Amino acid sequence: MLPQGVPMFAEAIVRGVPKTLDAGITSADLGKPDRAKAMAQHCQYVQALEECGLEVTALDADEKHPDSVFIEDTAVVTGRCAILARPGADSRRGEVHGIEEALSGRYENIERIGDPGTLDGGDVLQVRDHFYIGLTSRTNREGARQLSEVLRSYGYGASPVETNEFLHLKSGVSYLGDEDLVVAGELAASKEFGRFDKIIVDSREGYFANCIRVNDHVLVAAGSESAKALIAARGYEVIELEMSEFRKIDGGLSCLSLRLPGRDGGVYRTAAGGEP
Ligand code: CIR
Repeated sequence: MLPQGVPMFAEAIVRGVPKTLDAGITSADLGKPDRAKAMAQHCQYVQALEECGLEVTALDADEKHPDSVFIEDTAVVTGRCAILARPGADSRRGEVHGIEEALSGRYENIERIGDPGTLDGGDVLQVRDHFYIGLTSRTNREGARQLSEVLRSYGYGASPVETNEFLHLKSGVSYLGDEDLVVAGELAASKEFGRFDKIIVDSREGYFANCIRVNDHVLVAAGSESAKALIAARGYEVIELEMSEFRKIDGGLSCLSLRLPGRDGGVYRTAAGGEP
């Protein structure tokens, strides 16, 4: 029996790959992404989400924002409310406008992070009804404070996690279900995650700690046999996806989609439906 404890997802929102992709922010020294290859990889990603049972909505590419394919950073979506992020990188702040419209048709309650707070969705890890918020170069203390306050007002828990090593919190940690957490680097020793059954990814392969549990499967980036084997050994059905072009601009698997639980009567309402 597969480990439980994560919400079942019913739908996902992705955003097209812009022609400007090669101007995305990066710290990697892997060359420029090839848009045609990136589009093929994005297509396979969408197909994998569909295989996992999700209805996928694809928003048009946002040419003004080279990093906009990384839609996860623009919002935090829960079973009770959505929170529009305020990305920490100036060049990404405008990405949020396009997402607001997509979420407003789905959510009764849309909240937002305000100046001087900054917050990227990639810094927010949900474990059942608790949210870990990474303090990074993109998410500041004020952004984390605002998000915590909003989440608490909807009955969730929230706590900050310091990280210096990763771009985003979820670059180095993923929650799979039960107490299973995939971690790398400094996050393997973080006291915040002390109670979990950790799957520790070799620090030289830290990129592969970013994976996503989607219903009966775990989607992982292709390229680490050891990370894949460790996850499969816990009983998960693994789907490998080529991420080479997104990796060139620091993008991981999780950031290519917003994954949403099932809606209660058409919209997400304050009273949680379907959350464990
Ligand atoms: C950035 O630096 O913002 C993008 N090039 C990559 C964002 C990846 N997002 C994520 O890990 N959540």
